[in-house]
Amino acid sequence: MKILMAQDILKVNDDAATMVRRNFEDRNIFVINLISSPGSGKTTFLETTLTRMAGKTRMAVIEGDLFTARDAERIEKTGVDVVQINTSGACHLDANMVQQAVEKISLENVQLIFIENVGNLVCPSEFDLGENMKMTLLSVTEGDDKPEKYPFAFKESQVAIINKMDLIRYVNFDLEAAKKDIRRINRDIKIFEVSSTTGAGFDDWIDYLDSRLAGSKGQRV
Ligand SMILES: Nc1nc2c(ncn2[C@@H]2O[C@H](COP(=O)(O)OP(=O)(O)OP(=O)(O)O)[C@@H](O)[C@H]2O)c(=O)[nH]1
Ligand SMILES: [Mg+2]
Repeated sequence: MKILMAQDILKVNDDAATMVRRNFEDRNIFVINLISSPGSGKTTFLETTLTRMAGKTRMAVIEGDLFTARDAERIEKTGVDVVQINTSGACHLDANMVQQAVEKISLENVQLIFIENVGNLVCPSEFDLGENMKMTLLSVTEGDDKPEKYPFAFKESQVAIINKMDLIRYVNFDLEAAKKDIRRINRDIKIFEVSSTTGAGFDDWIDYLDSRLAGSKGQRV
């Protein structure tokens, strides 16, 4: 009998992620791994971001979902190349899945790839996908206690997005307390407050994204 421990699975993933990262670096592509609970607004956030970035950056999206292609169908409407990965029930993407997805899109002139991970605030944070940065999105409708209860994704992320700010007046969400908790988990994290449906707060996020893209040009991470 052979027993495979969680550490072995993560090591196999890390090796695959190293290869994926090398491929992205060789092509100078900046890659963002977007993590959040189900329904907090990842796809809507991407739709607004892609629309705002259209015309200045060539982009592609890898969508992770348990079963459907619904999110990929939504992204396709923005005109951006998209590949859907169905994990058949697995709660996160891994680097091998990303490698297979990448083989299905033309990377010619692509500068930026977004990976929408499976909706889950726990499992995805452990798996390196060869990305340049992880980003965690939290919506105000989920409750301000979520960073403390689910700290891993925030710990691993360079950016936290607080989404659905248009709804904050209707829900019991202490914005300052949530931000304080996020910074306690990760003091270097950048936090943006947005509404992905109204577009409020996107100017700062897009400026930041532009600056990260400019900084990554010609760089080997
Ligand atoms: N009011 C409001 N609704 C939002 C906002 N962002 C997303 N939504 C709504 O929240 C619901 C879920 O949004 P999605 O973008 O599908 O969420 P998701 O995180 O991609 O969901 P999964 O892929 O299933 O994990 C939809 O009904 C969106 O219209 C926002 O900023 N404000
Ligand atoms: Mg989605």
